[in-house]
Amino acid sequence: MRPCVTISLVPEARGGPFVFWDDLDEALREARECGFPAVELFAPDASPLQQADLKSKLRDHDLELAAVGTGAGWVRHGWTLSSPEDSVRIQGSDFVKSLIEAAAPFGAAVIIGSMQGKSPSPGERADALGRLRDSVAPLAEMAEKSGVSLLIEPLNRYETNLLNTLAQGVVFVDSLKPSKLRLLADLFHMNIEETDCAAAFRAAGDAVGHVHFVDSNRRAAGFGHLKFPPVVEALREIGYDGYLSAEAIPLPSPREAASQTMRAFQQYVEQPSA
Ligand code: LER
Ligand code: MN
Repeated sequence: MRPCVTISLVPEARGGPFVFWDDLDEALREARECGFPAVELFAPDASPLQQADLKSKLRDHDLELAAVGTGAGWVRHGWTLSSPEDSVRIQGSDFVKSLIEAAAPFGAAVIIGSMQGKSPSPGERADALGRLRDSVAPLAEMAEKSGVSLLIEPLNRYETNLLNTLAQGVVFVDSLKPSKLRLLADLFHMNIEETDCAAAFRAAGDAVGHVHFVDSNRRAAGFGHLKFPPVVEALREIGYDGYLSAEAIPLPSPREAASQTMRAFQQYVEQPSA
């Protein structure tokens, strides 16, 4: 497992759970200074990934691009992949496609979180899930052809009524087999929705492809009341060897949230018995 830290370049997402903000160069420098080997980018669109110098900037800071979020399609344009409106779903799918294409040269994963949307009413959930599946199937196929890992993220009940738990995520992922769609397990959402986070990881097994490493209150790991040792033990048991990415509120400051994440990573992952 490797630590990772989030950077948002989306002004409309201000107040959201991202550690570093706005200034990519400064964020890369600070991420490296704190000891992170990788960053996760929340981008307004594909343009920051298409900048000719992003690869060299990452190389200069010895950083990998672990993953790219697609939530700006929702935050900035109101697009989702489950909307009853064809034109909204098509624009949402085109937006995710553009990010898959842009992420491919970096070997970065692409995340579908809030772009899953919600069902207009509980009675329409099955139809909304069907539309989500129909939208994600070609995206998963495209991702696979591009060598990109596509991730779908269960969210808590205040953000969606489609996929809330890892178990629901596994059913969704299994329904799209043989595609290699996998789950993004966000500990903040899991703390609200799961009965037992460690058990949920054990049950999801190799469907877990990425983890948002964050505490119960969405602050950096260790700044809330989540019990990390059983979670890390379960991740080890299922053989998870991906990123633990800090998608956390930048309190008391971005730098402190980043440093605290590294301290928690050392405490719970690197030296759990110390
Ligand atoms: C995105 O990763 C996420 O967790 C959602 O809550 C959207 O903010
Ligand atoms: Mn998340």
